[in-house]
Amino acid sequence: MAVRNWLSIRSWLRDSVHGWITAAVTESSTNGKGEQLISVESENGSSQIAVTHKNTDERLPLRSLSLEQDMADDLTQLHILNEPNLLNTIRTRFEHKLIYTYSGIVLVALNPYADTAIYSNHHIHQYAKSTPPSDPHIYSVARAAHDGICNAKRNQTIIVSGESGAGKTVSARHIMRYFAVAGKSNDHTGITSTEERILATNPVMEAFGNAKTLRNSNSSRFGRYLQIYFDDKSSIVGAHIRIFLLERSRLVYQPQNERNTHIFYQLCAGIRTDYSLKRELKLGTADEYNYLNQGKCSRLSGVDDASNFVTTRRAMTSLGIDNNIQKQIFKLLAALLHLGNIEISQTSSARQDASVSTTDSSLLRAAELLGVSATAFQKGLMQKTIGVGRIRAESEKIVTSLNKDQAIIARDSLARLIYTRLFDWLVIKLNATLLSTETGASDRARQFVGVLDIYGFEHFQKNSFEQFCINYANEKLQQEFNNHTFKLSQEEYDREGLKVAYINYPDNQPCIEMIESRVGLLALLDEQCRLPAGTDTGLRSKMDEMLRPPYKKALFSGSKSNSLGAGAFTVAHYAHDVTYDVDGFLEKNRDVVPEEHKNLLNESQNPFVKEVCTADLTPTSPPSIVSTPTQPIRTPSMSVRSPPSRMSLNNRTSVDELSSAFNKGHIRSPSALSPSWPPASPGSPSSIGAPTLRKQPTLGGTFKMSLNNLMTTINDTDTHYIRCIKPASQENASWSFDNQKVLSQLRASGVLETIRISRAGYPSKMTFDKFVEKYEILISQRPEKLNNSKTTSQKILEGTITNKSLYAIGKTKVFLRVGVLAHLDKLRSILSARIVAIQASARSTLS
Ligand code: AOV
Ligand code: MG
Repeated sequence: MAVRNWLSIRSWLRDSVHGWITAAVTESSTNGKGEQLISVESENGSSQIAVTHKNTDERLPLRSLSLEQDMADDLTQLHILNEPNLLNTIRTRFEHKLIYTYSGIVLVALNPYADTAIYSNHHIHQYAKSTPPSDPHIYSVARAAHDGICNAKRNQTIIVSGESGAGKTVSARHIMRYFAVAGKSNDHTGITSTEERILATNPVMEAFGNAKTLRNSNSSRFGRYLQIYFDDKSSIVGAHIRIFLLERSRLVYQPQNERNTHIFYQLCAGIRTDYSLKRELKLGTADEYNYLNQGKCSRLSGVDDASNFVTTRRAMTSLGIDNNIQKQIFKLLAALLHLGNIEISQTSSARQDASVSTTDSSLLRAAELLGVSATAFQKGLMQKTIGVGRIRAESEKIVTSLNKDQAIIARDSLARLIYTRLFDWLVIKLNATLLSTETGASDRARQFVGVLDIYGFEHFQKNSFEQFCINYANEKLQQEFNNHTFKLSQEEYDREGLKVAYINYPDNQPCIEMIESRVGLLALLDEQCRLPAGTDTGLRSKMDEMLRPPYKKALFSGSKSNSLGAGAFTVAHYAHDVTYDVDGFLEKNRDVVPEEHKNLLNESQNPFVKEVCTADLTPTSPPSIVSTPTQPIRTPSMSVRSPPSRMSLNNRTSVDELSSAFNKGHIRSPSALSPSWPPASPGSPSSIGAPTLRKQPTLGGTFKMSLNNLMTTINDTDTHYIRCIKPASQENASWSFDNQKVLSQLRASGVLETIRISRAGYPSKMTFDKFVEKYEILISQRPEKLNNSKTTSQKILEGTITNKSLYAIGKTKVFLRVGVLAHLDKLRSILSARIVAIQASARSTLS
């Protein structure tokens, strides 16, 4: 290794605490082994490091310290592109209260955990103007998506990702507000009722689907893809919500310092002064209910549940859910709280059967609110029916008693079922109002902008089936991002005959295959669920046997040594290794609704309960809209291309029908709930203990299908990425920035890799025709005198860019390195201004 004189050079030094620190080299020498030894002075004092081939990355050059460079809008524009310089730029901007930074096609958004005055209507109008400010902002991204609709007439998706508490939901709200406000001519024009309704979905969905967790006091416990529809004049006509995997377990269990979904606390606090409703619901305070008090934080400082209840109710009203329906909803919620308080004990008989007193006040209240007979209810909670053989005949059913633990599980599963169905019902109601077929709004819909706000990657001390599904969803999104940014560019370079060094990108396809292939994790899980004697441990052994050989330890490992014992396995996800506790995987995946519960709800005398619990909840499909073929679109300081049309969707209706499957969750087939619970499919015995799921999709299976359908939708749109980062070292600390935390999130989100590829490749590209149309002004020769648009493009580039390595001519397009497009645009605007001036002076001379 060449000995370099590093004396007095300031450089970046890797640091275990801060990630990177700056240091001055004070001494440089060579030791006996030929290694170079340098002494450095940093904020940590003096130290000596030996620079070898292995650790050259420990110390990286510091680029010239000019504030202008440190504050660069786009990380891909930095002169020296290394990790500490990127981090420094993001940090310096953050210290100057600039939370957004571009990184090529990605907007990096840091959560300040503080109010910033950058989201006013005035700001929205600034960004929506014909020449928008090009600085990085969430509104720039929204504006780019809107341009894609107006100019390229293509559907758009804004994918918001990041870990829990990073700011995804807040970002999604800002995007929705942008669209609601931007179309209006000035600050004072009020938004219309359509837009108001779209915004009103936020308080409603968040009340029913968000909860306080350790990471985020308003954590989304479901995924959401909101499609905002525009007509041919690019005005909003309506919207459609698609939801993914509501976390069910929270309804009956919350870890320490976590809460159930907000609506329950809002209800208990909100009706305190509404005596008649309070009497009707027979509700006390939140901490009286098992389903609300386990986390021991039913009251939160700084959160006014009662006033949030008013907001939720107001939003429901504007979405067509009138007072009367609201009351029905609250009755159902109250029934769930009473249900959770039913005392289940055990008999002193040898069999220790479960026992519930017929005079239990919670039982009576729950039964009354659900419109079912208390005796039938009590029985239904303590018994299960087991089908014998494959032929379903009454004579072949055996009714057995449950023990106390089984009865509690059955009670909780009923509560989860009712809540999940209420959530699905609510989404259907909202969708009917958001894009009415009656007013013709849905016929006028031409394009949409989809906003995806899904739960962030989760990695806790104890991870279960829920975390597995959430992380699987994030793997799929990461893959979509990889495909978009890495794979497709590389494939396009090859197609266009460009010689660009192959860039190693982090492909997570093997991990996804391990999860969803025919012999993958989900298939093994389903297989175990089908076996009458299937168990969680059996699943673990099967995974050990099947997942190791092709996928190797690198992706899957059984964690026998883990504190969780034999029932754990580890998956090497793109963001982090996560160890999952296999306990409960089978039961959660089966998600079987016991026969007793179906019957009970079927017999309800309460029409609302009957509607919510037994009606067909197949979500309505959004309008079937397919994007026009891909067109290049420009966004501020970047050029975005959508994937080629191989992904174009032509069977949208059926896809959306399928995608609805997950939202039903517990529903076995689209017809399974209409108009009343039909018997299980022929040939499948109905029982809790040994369900046969041959014809019944499992939770994992339906989730996989809904994710794949989402990916099909997204792949038919132009995509925009917002990567939210949680920079604070301590929860919720304002304007706090922890280098290590930020670095690990930048790495996990693929931002660092995209920068590498942006620099190495050609981030801007344009077809010859488009290029000539836009830049022919830059050459003196008439284009028609040149042979074709390819030659013309070549001439334009030769005449304007001296460094030939800054561009490449492909078979159908020109490819430009970082910064070239901006340079051409600048030349073009200078020339245009000159021409205008010359024409003006010519006119004045003539007149
Ligand atoms: P998440 O959606 O990414 O987490 P949120 O969007 O709920 O995270 O953000 C968490 C909290 O951070 C918010 O309640 C705000 O207090 C704060 N915050 C986020 N973005 C901003 C911003 N731009 N300006 C100021 N404060 C902000 V999760 O849903 O848990 O994955 O499941
Ligand atoms: Mg969220």
